[in-house]
Amino acid sequence: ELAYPERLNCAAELLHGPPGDRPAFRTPDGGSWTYDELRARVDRLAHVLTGDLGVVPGNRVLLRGPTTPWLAACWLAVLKAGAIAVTVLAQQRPHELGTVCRIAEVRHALCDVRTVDDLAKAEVPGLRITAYGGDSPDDLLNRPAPGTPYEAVDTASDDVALIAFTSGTTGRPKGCVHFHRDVLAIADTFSRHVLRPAADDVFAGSPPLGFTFGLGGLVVFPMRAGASALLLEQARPEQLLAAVAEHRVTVLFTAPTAYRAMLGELDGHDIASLRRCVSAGENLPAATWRAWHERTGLRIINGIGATELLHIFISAADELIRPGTTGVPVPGWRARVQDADGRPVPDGEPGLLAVRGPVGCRYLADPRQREYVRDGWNVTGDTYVRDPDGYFRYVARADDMIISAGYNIAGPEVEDALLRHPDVVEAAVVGRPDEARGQVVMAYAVLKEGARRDAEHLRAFVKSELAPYKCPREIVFLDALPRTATGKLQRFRLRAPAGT
Ligand code: 3SK
Repeated sequence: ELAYPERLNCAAELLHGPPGDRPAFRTPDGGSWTYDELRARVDRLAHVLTGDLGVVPGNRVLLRGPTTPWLAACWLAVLKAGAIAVTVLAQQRPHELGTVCRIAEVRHALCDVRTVDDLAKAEVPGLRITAYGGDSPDDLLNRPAPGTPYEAVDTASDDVALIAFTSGTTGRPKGCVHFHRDVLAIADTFSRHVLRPAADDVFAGSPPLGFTFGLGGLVVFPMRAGASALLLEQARPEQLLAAVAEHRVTVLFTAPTAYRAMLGELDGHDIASLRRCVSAGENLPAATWRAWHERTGLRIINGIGATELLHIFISAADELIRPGTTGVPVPGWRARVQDADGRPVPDGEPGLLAVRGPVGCRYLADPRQREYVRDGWNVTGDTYVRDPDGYFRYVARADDMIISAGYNIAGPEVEDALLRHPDVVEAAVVGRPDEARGQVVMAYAVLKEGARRDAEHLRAFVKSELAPYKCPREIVFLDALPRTATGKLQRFRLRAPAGT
């Protein structure tokens, strides 16, 4: 049981612990902020927010920008001032930003000067946008402010700290409300028990801070451990590898596709500093886990998380890792597999994953709340099997099961088979409506550069790996798979008729 005091400001809590001379954030150009510098900058920002900008506790403040120490400092300052951080991705377009601002009733925005135009184009009535990182005297960082410490607003542990948006993979955004205590809870469950970080760890990764996978992995977890994070604005696979080598990164957060892509780029990079590799955001195919282990000797920590629940709730580390499974409930969390009526199904049978723990789903004014939370269990929308030994095995997103001529086929199982072929870099498998069979299996594949696009050869390969009824009827080759801004595969786009 996690117990937090009734009065709790999570930003103050994260900031107050570590020794002042230790590095908090690093940048790829060799820049570094110590914890003392971070504290002073956060306090300055909080003074400006609550002074010049008129932000008061409970105000919702949108934060937008590439992954930089200043974005992290703004997030901490907003929370320290008792306001609510509304996080979005730097890639989101004006229309999407407008929707988020309307749903969350955002009144203030702090925006990296390089991404301010799209926000201005969203034309949100009454929104006060303040840029940071520019030369103007109006710039957030150039405004005069007292150099004195800022006393954190005395928030309750269940005051709202953060509204994180998820569009899922289907595009309709939902705001997920999280409390001050939730922010600490993700560090005190997944990070503490699975990552077990030390003060000399250096975290890095690709998920942006507008995605709670990145916010946890690159800000909350390192700070809770007094460790440091290398914040990368550009985090494509080859840049991740270069950063790991140059900055001696020890804990890496990224998605399964990036691990797969890095495999092709490993030569010439010294990644011996890596101690922990975390994969989440999507299911990690066993083929990717094995290939990474074979090449690097490192055992990827798989995990399932959700914006609704802030971070990872099923995972495993070290000798407890079993490739092909997600793991076991993280200490503090419970998980089960249930049917559509909420009744637990026996071990070994597929059903809906349901979890409960220190963080719960609270959608902001959205009737989908009733679908997600049933009888106190958060029903994530994933189909899982619980093995008799208590390990949870991903089957598919609940709507990714393909039913063909009476057979249930899990798209990810066929994807995993495709990925075992040395030429396949990415694969997606969906069901296409078919009069005779109900659905047929369709596969989309991205091949290594220069590989021959031979669908028949690949189909034969899948048939040698899986029962023939699971073999794709057709394989289409693409240059890239459609993904959300957080990297999740948008299967609905592949299911839709061409041109939509
Ligand atoms: O959405 C996800 O997949 C996720 C994974 C890990 C941590 C947090 C999130 C939101």
